Amino acid sequence: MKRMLSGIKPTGQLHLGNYIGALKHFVEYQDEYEMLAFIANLHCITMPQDPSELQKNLTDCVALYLACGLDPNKATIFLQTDVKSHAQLGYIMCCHTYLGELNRMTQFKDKMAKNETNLTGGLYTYPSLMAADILIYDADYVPVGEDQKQHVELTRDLAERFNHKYGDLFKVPEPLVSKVGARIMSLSDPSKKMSKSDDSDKGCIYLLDDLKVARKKVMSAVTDSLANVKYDVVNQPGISNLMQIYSSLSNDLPFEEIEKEFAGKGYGEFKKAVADKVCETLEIIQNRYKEIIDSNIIETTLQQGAKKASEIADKKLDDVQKALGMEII
Ligand code: AQP
Repeated sequence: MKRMLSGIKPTGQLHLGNYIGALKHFVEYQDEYEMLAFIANLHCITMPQDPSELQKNLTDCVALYLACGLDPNKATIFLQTDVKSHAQLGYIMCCHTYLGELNRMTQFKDKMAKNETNLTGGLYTYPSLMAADILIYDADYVPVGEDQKQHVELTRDLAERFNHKYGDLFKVPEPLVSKVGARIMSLSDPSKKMSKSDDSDKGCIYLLDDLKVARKKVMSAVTDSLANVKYDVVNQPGISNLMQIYSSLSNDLPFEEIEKEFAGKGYGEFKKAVADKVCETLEIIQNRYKEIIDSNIIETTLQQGAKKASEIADKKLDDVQKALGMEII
């Protein structure tokens, strides 16, 4: 069985972009692949976090993994810091990543361009740690949204660099970017990605949003004056974004079908249909979340996951350190 790895960093509440671009696919893939799904709490602290908020977000993230349909008997679900080898291999990766490569990473460049102050070394070297997260499990595939593709490409380069220098140590992973929903945009500004760290939460639908609030966000989504439900990212980015959401929540209904369904109808009617789909999805997730959050399933899931993941990761770290001559044998 091929192995797949993915993670989410709960720097805030998980949102519809995380669900459509990542979580939904983790759930689809868990029957077909050996799935490792982790909560990237080391990546979370690359930006300042309030400790009590972070702790709540981590717990919610595990609960949401389960509520969205990840099954701990199929997928290995764990906290990144519970598998100590991630950080150690991360350091080794960092020592093999060139500054030029880190300088080209768009996520860091975007934050630099916004003139954000107090950016840290952790944020700068985060792609090296992400490479370690993937390579330590010899993952075949990494399902990611569009924004993370560049990091998987760096991971591939690092794997090849190590293999060339030290012998066959790592599997070279493939990114899996879905055709629909790989980049869900903000509802209030469709030129920006829907993001946890968005300044305004009007454009971001959180998975735990009150249904009335979520509906209101969809109904107030920025569109255009063309009055035509058509997939045209350049001229109708807002409508195209809503179509992505509608398609993805309707078993990837083709855009032509959506255009036909809403031909001659107003944006109000289309937005209502999108809001219905969003609320239907959120309601199912939230009902499961309520059952999970007060049970001990979170703890048992993480314990079981950390044990299984550590067995694979610790062995790989040992192989790497031996190959680099770092151990006395
Ligand atoms: N808007 C999005 N559309 C589609 N996929 C998305 N993902 C994130 N946002 C969207 C995908 O979700 C997975 C987990 O991402 P993450 O939360 O670890 O990091 P991120 O991409 O940096 O997410 P945010 O919300 O933008 O976080 P902040 O604001 O903290 O930087 C990844 O597969 C990602 O592609």
